[in-house]
Amino acid sequence: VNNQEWWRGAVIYQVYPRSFFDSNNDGIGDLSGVTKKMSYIASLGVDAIWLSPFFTSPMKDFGYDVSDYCDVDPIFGTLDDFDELIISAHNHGLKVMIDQVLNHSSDQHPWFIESRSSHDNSKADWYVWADAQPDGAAPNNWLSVFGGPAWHWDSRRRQYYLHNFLDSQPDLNFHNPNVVSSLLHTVEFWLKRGVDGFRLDTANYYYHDTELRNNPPKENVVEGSIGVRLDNPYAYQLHLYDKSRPENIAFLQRLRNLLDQYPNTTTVGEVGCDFSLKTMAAYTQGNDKLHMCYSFDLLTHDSSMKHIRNTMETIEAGLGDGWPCWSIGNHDVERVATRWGRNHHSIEKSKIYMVMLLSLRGSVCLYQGEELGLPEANLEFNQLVDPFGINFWPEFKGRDGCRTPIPWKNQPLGGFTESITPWLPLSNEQLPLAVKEQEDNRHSILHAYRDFLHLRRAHPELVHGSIHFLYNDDSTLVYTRSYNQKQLYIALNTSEQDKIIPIDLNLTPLILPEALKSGYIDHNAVVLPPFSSLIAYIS
Ligand code: TEU
Ligand code: CA
Repeated sequence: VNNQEWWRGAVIYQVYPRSFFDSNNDGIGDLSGVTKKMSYIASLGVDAIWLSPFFTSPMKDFGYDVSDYCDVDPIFGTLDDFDELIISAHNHGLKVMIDQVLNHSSDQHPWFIESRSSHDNSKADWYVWADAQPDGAAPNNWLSVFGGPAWHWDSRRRQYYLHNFLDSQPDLNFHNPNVVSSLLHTVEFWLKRGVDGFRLDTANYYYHDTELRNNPPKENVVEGSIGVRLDNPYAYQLHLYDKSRPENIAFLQRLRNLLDQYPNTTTVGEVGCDFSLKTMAAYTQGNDKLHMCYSFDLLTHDSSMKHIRNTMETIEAGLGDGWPCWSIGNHDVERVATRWGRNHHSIEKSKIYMVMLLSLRGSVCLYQGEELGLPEANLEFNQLVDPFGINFWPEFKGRDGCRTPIPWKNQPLGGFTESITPWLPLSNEQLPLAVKEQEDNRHSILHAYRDFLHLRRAHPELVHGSIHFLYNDDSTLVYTRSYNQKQLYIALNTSEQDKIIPIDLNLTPLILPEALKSGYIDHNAVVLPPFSSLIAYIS
C-alpha cells in the first residue's frame, strides 16, 4: 500500500471546532484552539482529522449553512489561522480533511440573495424554484429532514424554493452546469490551500427529480437511523425523488477527476437513505467516484452483534472494489456511550465497541470525546440551540447533547474556555472523564484508545485484511481478518456474562492494552469474561 492510498484503513478524528478548544475565551471553540491541541490529537495515533464546517455562516445550523465557501467565519478565526492549522497538522504527521456542504447554501449566501431577487437575474436558476399549485399549495409532497415541508414560499419571487434541511438552507440546483462548476471551483480553492481531503455532507442529496414527482409512502416503517424517527413524517416517505438520483454519479466522477489532479487527496461521503449500503457501493466502486462513504447503519440504536454482522456482511457482499468507512458516533447522534452503553457499564462496553470499530474492515471516523467515553450531556429544553431538537422535543432531544464542549480538566469550565457563558454548557457528568483525569489513569478508556490504535498500526491484518465472520449472539462477535497469509482471530463480549466459545484452532493471543480486559484460552475454548476481548494469530 503506497502513500497515495493512505486513506484505506485510515482512522479519521472528527473535530467539531465549536466545542474542541476556545483559544480566545469568547466561549466558542476555534481554529487556533484546534492548533493548540494538535499534539493531543496526534498523541491518539490517528491518521487524519476531519474538521466540521468553519466557513462564513449565519450559524443557523452551526456552520452547515455556508454563506461564503472560501472564507473562515470570524468566530473561528481567519484564513491565516487555517493555514497555520494545516502546517501544524502536517508537522504532526496528520492529514487534514474538511467538510464540504455542497447540497445547500445559507439563505444569506450572495448567490441566493441574487437568485431570489427576480425571475431573470443571472442566478435565477441556481436554486430549486417552483410555482405553487393552483390552490397555492407547495409543488409536491417532499419533506424536510428537520420537519415540515421541504418547500418554502418566497414572497418576493412568488415561488417556492426547495430546502431538504432548514428553510435557511436552500438546496442548490445541481442541474444547472454553472452551479456545478462554481462549486467545483470552491472545492479547488481548498485543494490549492493544501487540504488532504473532504468529508462530503449529504453526498446523496445533490440532485432532485426535475419533474418534481411525489415521493410514494413507505411501508413497514421501523425505528432506526436518525432520519427514521417515528415522530418525524419524513420517515413515512420513500425518498425516491428528492435525493439519491442517478445524475449524481456523473457529478461524483467530475469531483473525482478534480481530486485526482491533487495527489494523495481523498473523500468520504455521508450517505443517509433507505438503500444506504447499496448507495455506498455505487458511489465507491470503480475507483473513479468517491474514495469512501459512510452510512448511518452503525449510528442507530441497535447495538446487537447481529445487526453489526448483518451490516458488514451486506456491504462485503455488495461493495466489490469499493471501500467503506465506519463510525459509531458523530455530531448528529446521541453519544455512543449512552446510545449503546446505556447507563450501565457504559465505559466497559465502550471499550469493546472501540476494539470492534478499530478491527472491522474499513476506514474509521472517531468523533471527538468518543476516546473519553463521554456520555450524552443532559440538557434542559431552555438550554437547546439546535433547531432540529427544538422542533421535535421531547420525543427527540436534538443534537446539542453530543455537541457540548470537550472537558480537558475536571473543573467547572472544563479547561475548555474561561468565558462563563460557553455556547453550550459543559456537562457535569462528563467532567470526571476529562482528558487530564484519564491521562493520569492507566486503565482509562483514553489509554485503551491510544494503545489499541498503536496495536492496530502494528498489525496490518487489522487495517487491510479481508473479514470473515465465525459466530455471533446478541452480545458476542467472532471474526477473522486475513492479510498476506496471516490470520487474526477476534472475539468480543459486550455482556456482563462469561462467554465460552469452543475452538478447533491453534491460537496465539496478542497482548492487549493494559486498559482492556482480555479473554483467554482454556483447553479447546476461548473464554471471554464480561466486557472482554481476545485477539490471536491463527497458526
Ligand atoms: O447531516 C445530514 C442529516 O441530517 C442526516 O443525519 C439525515 O438525518 C439523514 O440523512 C436522513 O436519513 C448533515 C450534517 O451532518 C448535519 O449536521 C447537518 O445539519 C445536515 O447535514 C445539513 O447540512
Ligand atoms: Ca473562541
